[in-house]
Amino acid sequence: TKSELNDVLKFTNGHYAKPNKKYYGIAKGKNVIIIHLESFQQFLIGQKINGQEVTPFLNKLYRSKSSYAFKNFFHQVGQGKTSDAENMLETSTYGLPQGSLFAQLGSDNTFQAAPAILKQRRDYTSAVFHGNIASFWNRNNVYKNMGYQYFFDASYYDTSGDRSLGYGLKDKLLFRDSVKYLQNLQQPFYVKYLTVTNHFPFDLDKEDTNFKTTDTQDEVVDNYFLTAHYLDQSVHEFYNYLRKTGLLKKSVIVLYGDHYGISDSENKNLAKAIHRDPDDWDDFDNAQLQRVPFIINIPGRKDGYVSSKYAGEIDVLPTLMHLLGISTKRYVQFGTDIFSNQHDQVVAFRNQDWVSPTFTSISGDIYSNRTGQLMKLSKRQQAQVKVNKKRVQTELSLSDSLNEKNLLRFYHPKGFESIDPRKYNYANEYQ
Ligand code: GP9
Ligand code: MN
Repeated sequence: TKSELNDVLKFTNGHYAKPNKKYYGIAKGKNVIIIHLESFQQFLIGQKINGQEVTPFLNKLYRSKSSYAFKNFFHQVGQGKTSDAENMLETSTYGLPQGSLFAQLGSDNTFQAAPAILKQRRDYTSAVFHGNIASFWNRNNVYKNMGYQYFFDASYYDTSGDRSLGYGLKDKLLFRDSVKYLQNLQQPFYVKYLTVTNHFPFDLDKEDTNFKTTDTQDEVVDNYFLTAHYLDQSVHEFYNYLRKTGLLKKSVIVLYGDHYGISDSENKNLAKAIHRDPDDWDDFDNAQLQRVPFIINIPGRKDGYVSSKYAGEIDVLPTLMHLLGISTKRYVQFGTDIFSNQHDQVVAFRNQDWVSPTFTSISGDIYSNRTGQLMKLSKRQQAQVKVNKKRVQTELSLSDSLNEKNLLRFYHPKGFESIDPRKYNYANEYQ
């Protein structure tokens, strides 16, 4: 109802972080290319195995003077995994406490999502490239409700024989074979590449790698480095194409990891491989491993850096919109612009755990980030923890209320034209 919507608006308006003038509009008018790095965790960045960098290209991009990279950026997905990450990036609202929002609500809900906003405010063309079938995670329906104009799913590529594996077309081929569609898109465009090869159980054909991986006896861990290395090469090849065609300097490229690849139960085996002590491993360490990369690459910029600000997937949309010079004030968004001086550094996990620059809260236990140990809190710290906890609970429950009751259908931000999903048809008519 209207009053439930008002509760949400009261929170999001009060939580709004105004843009930092220094960064507002620095990517104005540029194409936006989102590269979704499947199951890619932050610990891979800079990681060496047998003396070799696992992801040499992404490492370079991470440290480049044309990139703003974040080393304390966390995934915030629940059971909807990839689809939860997508939902947060496109809408700056959370996934659901159980199940996938895409699957459960995505066919009928009203979205005020990135593709629609960018189309209506700055005439962006939007498209998704993905080597799996369109119905996976209900994407074919959700994307229409989000206003995506094009969805180039598996039916647009040759996925026969050893061209695909696991969840679909191999990443190198996805980037290569999508070029013919990408280059026909009207600019500026907002496009998203959903990679799949670096996905559990991280299978890869022998001919696709010559990387010498670990020997932990845990196949999942050993394979993870192989597919991550392959993903790195895939992105590198795509960058070569972007550079050659001149698209690179006309674009902002956003790279992010959607969620963990190695689950908590395997982290002790992982610990050995990355030179950490498996016998000294606990819940705190598991939580710290939920960091994923977030890199905003704006070719031509020379003032890039690696930031230690704390943030999560919920914060990407307001951050990106402000870089494009589009105000976010009128929209319902739970995240805040990471460049803003008012950015909220308390990162909520979907199960109500949270991290801040000082504390990590797991099932109500408070750890010190500095020592990794459980803390005895001072009066002042107790008060701070209480504030953080309350904010996390409020934010998650208001996001759930918004989505579960489809409240955006009552909300009409200035100039927003509602989306008619029947306007879109993703079927490949050329096959
Ligand atoms: C499949 C891919 C995987 O299309 O996006 O989804 P996940 O299993 O990571 O949620
Ligand atoms: Mn995923």
